[in-house]
Order: sequence, then structure tokens, then C-alpha cells
Amino acid sequence: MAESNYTANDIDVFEGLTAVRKRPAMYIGSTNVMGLHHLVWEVVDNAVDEALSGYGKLVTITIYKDGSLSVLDEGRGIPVDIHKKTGMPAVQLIFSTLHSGGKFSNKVYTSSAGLHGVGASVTNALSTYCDVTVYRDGKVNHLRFEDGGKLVTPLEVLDNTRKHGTLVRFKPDPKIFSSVNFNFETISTHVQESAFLLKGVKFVVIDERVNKRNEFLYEEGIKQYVESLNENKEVLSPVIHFEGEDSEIKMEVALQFARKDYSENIYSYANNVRTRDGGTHESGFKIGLTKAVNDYAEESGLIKNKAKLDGSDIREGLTAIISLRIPEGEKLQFEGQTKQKLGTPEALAILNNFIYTNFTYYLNENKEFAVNLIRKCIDAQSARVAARKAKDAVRSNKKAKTEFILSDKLTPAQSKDYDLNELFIVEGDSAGGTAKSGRNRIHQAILPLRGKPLNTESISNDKMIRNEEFATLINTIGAGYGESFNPDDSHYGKVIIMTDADTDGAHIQTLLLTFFYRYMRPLILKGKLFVAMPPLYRVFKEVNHKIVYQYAWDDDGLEEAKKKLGGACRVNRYKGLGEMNDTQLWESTMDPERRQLLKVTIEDPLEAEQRLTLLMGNDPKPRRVWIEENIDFNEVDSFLEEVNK
Ligand code: 1YM
Repeated sequence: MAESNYTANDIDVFEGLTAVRKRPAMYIGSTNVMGLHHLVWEVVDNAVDEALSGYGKLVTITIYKDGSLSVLDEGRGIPVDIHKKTGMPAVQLIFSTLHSGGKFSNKVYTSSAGLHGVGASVTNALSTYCDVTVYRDGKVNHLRFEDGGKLVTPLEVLDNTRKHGTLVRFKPDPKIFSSVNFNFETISTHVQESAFLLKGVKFVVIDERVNKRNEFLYEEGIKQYVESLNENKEVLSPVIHFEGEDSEIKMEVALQFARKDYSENIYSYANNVRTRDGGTHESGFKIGLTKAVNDYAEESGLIKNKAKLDGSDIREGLTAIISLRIPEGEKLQFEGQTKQKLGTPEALAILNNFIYTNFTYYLNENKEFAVNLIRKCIDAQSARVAARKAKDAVRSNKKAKTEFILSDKLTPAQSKDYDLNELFIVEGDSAGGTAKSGRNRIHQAILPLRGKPLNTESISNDKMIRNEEFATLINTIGAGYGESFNPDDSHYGKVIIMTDADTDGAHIQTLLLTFFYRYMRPLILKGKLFVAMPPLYRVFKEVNHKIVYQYAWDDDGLEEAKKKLGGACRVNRYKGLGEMNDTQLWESTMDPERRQLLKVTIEDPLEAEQRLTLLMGNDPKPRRVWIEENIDFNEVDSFLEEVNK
């Protein structure tokens, strides 16, 4: 009986893992480096969940020379006892059945209800081997899978031990992934985020291929997260930190306001899962904060004319981390297409109340800060009101200025199928002209830019929107900006930045990326922002009175192209888009079949934020230090001049 059961389950298990191997992207998003690292996150998530439950204070990740990787924790160890229904050891089940985390477990808080949560079995299914060692109940227990999850060494006891914890080592299958090269930095940044959220738990990342090692331990957790995000910013107070619990939901918030920085950076989490699309906790936080500041401002007589401050006036320059722990079960709800929005209804009232009470108390205890904050909010409010008046004045003119700008500069696409349409933002009128005649007129629109866009990192929202170039860009994309930006309203499925491959072009790219990061971030998160890659070389020769040619994007490509054409060929080096004619620009840079596009992604919010403040912010001192440490002067002299202007 037990035996036949076991066999039936064996087949199920096998089918489950084969399904993963047949369609890996369905489970891990893709089979490129992102997907590769997904294998790591699945295993790390289990170690993090264990630490989150209060077991183990050290997680060690090691990348080995043979291309494998291991994760070691000091938790209780995955249970090794026999699971009654299947007759299999629990640990074997965890690695061979597709599960959403909590299925066999009774943990209180789990991250696996979020975005990931396909489980370590997916890692096993996509590996050439997966070796699991469990230190538990005084024994070293071991089992091993090979070739996509086939059990080759059933659970065995190797030794006695006083340790407890779990060690998982696996080697990704090169038949599945386009790259099996783990990235030390990618893993470090991911792990750093977990370390910020799990105060007192140490994460060590070791790269044995090159002898590198990183350690992340934050005794003060998200308070230090905010400090890092605001490094080099001029701030109004030390980081403000609140902790509490209500209706079984644990809350922790850290926040700080910066001067001369007009963006709003709120990062929210539920059970260590980033909720990129916000949700009830973020809404509750905002409502509570707005009310606390307005009530204080009124009671203290700081706003006499009774014009209440808008939430957005208050949140200019705010950096906040919101971290919730919600018990697994019906309370824990993720919503939306990508499950990156918290749905838990109670969280709204709970956070509202929590922030209102705590922040009101803080304002009353820190009068000087309160006055500074409210002055800053009133400045933002005046700027907003002035901008609105200016806008209304323009609108009441016969012809709306924005429409005029739109029809003047943009060469639109003919199709109204927004998803298929592409917007090329092109450096300079001359390249704009070439792009205009070279493009596919059905689906490609051209917007030329004159000169350098403003640096949106150092100007207010209001100054940005009064800038003609940005106003045109916002109108063209047609999906709003800032808080009200909705990527689903975008008139373009792809927005493509096309600049020269020189230092000026790189600077313009940076300025545009700064704008998109600040005002249209969801466009980036939805994978709709790209950078075009014009070729550096055109290699050509004459064969029977006809020119045959190839494009090359780098020096390796150049050698390859020379080899392909063979014999005596000539090389054009393109210094800019302007040196190509319309056909060349089309076939090398714009034609979807032949071009190379770089998708813009935000891998790590902390790094993006710090880098942007550093390179684009007001303070030149840390910028110079960074540049001196990171840039090869011989290569980028002119870029440096540009950045330091
Ligand atoms: C290097 C990866 O997987 N650690 C880990 C996993 C588990 C436990 C402890 C654990 C959980 C529970 C009880 C529980 C898991 N157990 C399960 C299941 N590290 C790593 N450490 N005892 C131990 O949640 O009740 C799934 S994950 F389902 F078997 F309990």
C-alpha cells in the first residue's frame, strides 16, 4: 500500500519538475542572468524566512569556482521526518514538489506569498546537481539530486553533530540558462536589502572565484537603510523611527526629510517582500502623515490662511521605509497583476493611526524640526499653487501652449495601436531629421531634443514642469508624471533614448534617465524604457561594383566583421548619429529586426538612489570623491568636465 502510494507520488513529482524544465520562464521569469539569480533567491528566501521566525542569526552565501553556489543558515534545519501522506521525508518533498511555501510548514511569517514563492524545488529542477545537508536533532542528514531533480542519494545520516541549520548547494544547468555566471554584486545588493529588513541577522557573501567577501549586518535595520539612502543629502533631522503592533500586524517605519531634494522615495515591504505598487499600508501611512502635519501646522498657527497642505507638499524630499510583518493566512493579501501591492484591508487604518499618533508626538517633542518641516511644506505648496495658476493662464489662452509644442516638435506615428508604437527621443534636430525619414512611419514617432535637458535632480517639480522640453515629453507620452503617472496610459509600448555614442550623448542619456527615474519610474519598472545602441563602425568593401557592408558595436565585433567580409575592407568610425544617412540609421539602430536595444532596469533601489544623489545632486564634494575613485581619467576627461559644470 505504502509502496504503491510512493510510486504514484514519484510520478507526480517527476511531472512537476519536468514542467519546470519545459517552461522555466513561467516559474522564474526568464532564462537569462535574472532567471539564474532567481534560483538563488528561492533558496535564500527559505533561509531568510527561518531567520524571520527567530531562528539563526547568520546566513552565508558562497559562490564556488566550479560555478555552483551554496546557502547556509543556522536555523532549525528543514524537517527530515516522514510526511505521512506521501511517505517521503519532508526535506525531500520541499525539493521535489512545486509548492507555495506554507503548504508543509507552519511558520508564522512568510515571504513566499509574495512575488517569488515557487520554492526551492524550482532551483532543484533547473540544476545539474542539488546537494542538501540538514543539521538537526544532533545528526548530519544528507540527500542529493542530479540532472534536474532526480534523487540519486536518498536521505541518509552521515554523522553526529551539535550544529543546527541547513546547507543547500546547487549548480545551475547550462542547458537551461544563457549564462551560468553568478554575479557577486547582484547577490550582494539583494542580500543587503534583506539585511536592512532583518536587523541583527548577519549575511555573508563569499566569492571563491576571485576571493571577494561582503558582510551585511545592521543592528538598527531600516533606520540604517534610510541613512544609506540619504547619504550625502542635507537632512532636516536624524532618521525618525517608530515601531509598534496592532491587530497582530507588526509595524516598523523609518523616515527622514531632505532639503533641496524634491523627490519622494517610499519603499514599503510586507514580510520582507517589496511591495513596489504600494497598497493599503502605504496609503494609510500617507493619510496619517498628512493629517499629523496639517493638524500640527494649524494648532501651532503656522498656517493661518487655512489652506491645507497637500500630501504631495509634505512628501517632497521624504525618504521612508515601511516594513510590516503580517501573520500568514487570510490577513496576508497581495494584489495586482504582479502581486506587488498589499491588499490587507486592516493595514490602512492601522498604519494611519500609528503614523498619526507617533508623528504628532514627535512634532510636539521636536519643535525646531517641526517648524523647519512646515516651512518647507509651505514652500512646496506655494510653488505648486503658482504652477497651477500659470498652467490655468496658459490654458485659458485660445491655443493651449502644450498642444502647440506637441504639434511643433513631434513627428507622430500613424498607428493608434499604442502598445506597438515606439517613441524615439533623439539628440539634436539634425539626427532627428535623419530618424524622421529613416523610420517606420506606422509605428515609430520621433521627438528631437534641443541641447541638454535640465538636471531634474536639482530642480523642484514645479520648475521641471515649466520646462518646455519636459512638458513636451510628458504630453507626448500622455500618461501624466510623478504621483499621477500611469504607465498603462502611455501612448508608446517602447520609449527609446537615442543619442550619440560619445560623452555628450552619455550625459544627455544620464539627464533623461534621471528624469524618467524621478517622474516616470513605473515606465522603467514595466520594462518600457530603452536606450538605443548605434553601431560604432561600418565595415565595407566593393564586390563586383557593389558595396557589401556590416555594422559593428565594439572592437570584437569589428574584428569579426572584418573576418566575415574578408580581404581588404575599409572601416568607417561613426562619431555620432549625424554621420549616418537615413537608411544606415534605420538598418543599424531603429529596425526592430536588426537593432540592439538596452532595456533600462532598476536592479537595486539603494544603489540607484545613492548614485543619483551623488552624480546629479547639489553637492559637488562627494561627487568628486566618487569620480576620483571610480573613473579612469584618461578615458573620460570631457565627461568629467561636463558633470562638474
Ligand atoms: C539554505 C536554505 O531552507 N532553511 C530552513 C527551511 C525550513 C525550516 C528551517 C523549518 C521550517 C519549519 C520548521 C516550519 C523549511 N521547512 C519547511 C517545511 N535554508 C532553509 N530552515 N522547521 C524548520 O516552517 O514549520 C519548508 S522550508 F515545510 F518542511 F517545514
